[in-house]
Amino acid sequence: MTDPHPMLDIAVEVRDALASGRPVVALESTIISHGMPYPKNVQTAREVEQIIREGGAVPATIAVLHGVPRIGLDDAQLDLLGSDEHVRKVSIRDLPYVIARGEHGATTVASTMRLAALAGIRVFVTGGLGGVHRGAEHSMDVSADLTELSLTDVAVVSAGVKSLLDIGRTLEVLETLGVPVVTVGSDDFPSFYSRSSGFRSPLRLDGAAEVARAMRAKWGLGLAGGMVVANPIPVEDEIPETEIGALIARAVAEAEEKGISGAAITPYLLGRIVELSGGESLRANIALVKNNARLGAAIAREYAAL
Ligand code: PSU
Ligand code: MN
Repeated sequence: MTDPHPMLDIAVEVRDALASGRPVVALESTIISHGMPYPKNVQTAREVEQIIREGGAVPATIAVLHGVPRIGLDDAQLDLLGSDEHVRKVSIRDLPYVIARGEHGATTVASTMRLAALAGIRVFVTGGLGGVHRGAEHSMDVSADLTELSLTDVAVVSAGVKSLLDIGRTLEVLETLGVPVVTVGSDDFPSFYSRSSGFRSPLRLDGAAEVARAMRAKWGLGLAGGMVVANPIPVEDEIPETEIGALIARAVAEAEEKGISGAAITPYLLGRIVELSGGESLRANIALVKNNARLGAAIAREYAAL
């Protein structure tokens, strides 16, 4: 591999694995700081790292600490991200700001993808992607995650797109941007808490080896950009759309009444859905991230073996 970027601080274990071509899986940190409550967030982050190790890959959680982009965090750093209120949500546009100010930043899918790619990591595990918000035809609120997926060569394993977003329009934008959207082992595109979304998956692959071959084919052809690898939540952890849909609709309506918009809206909705569901949504969220970690480790292993 090429030399790592001089502005990155890469943990020794991650650096060694990358230098010798062993599998590495990137993890984002917005899910820790702004996606789940403390201390479940930190506990989940540690367990997810452990699952990736058991799957034969090295975990690399990514965040900006004291203005330095870090690839691979220790226990104390995970705890800080999960508990410190001053950790900013950092998407692509915010990276220069937190670095210049020496602040802490929790990276979204978009900024985690970019930092992972700069470090030489090709597989990234998260919970849910950002996308086109409901009502975006007026607000123009479309996550930078989608733009980034069109630019940066990283495969992103998620449980699909939450129905707090406009799933149909999200899939349309991904098609326009030339981003492959594959669901592993299912014809239905999943919607985070639920195994289906009412939308057919644009593409389906069966198993980690097929995903790894698709990654190699894409980048081998010089087709720049990422790949959405959707992994449906396990049946036993699923919350049917008929149950969660009404809670999501209520949270979206409340956000609108309160005038919450922009970067604050996704964290607000996630927190409110946990409250409205009496913690059920958090339980499902944790289960699906762990499920994604298992698949991500397997994909990283298969890709490293090609
Ligand atoms: N969707 C989820 N959980 C999350 C996020 C999205 O189900 O934690 C986070 C991710 O970090 C994602 C970000 O990249 O929200 C998108 O925020 P925005 O829409 O502001 O780009
Ligand atoms: Mn937005």
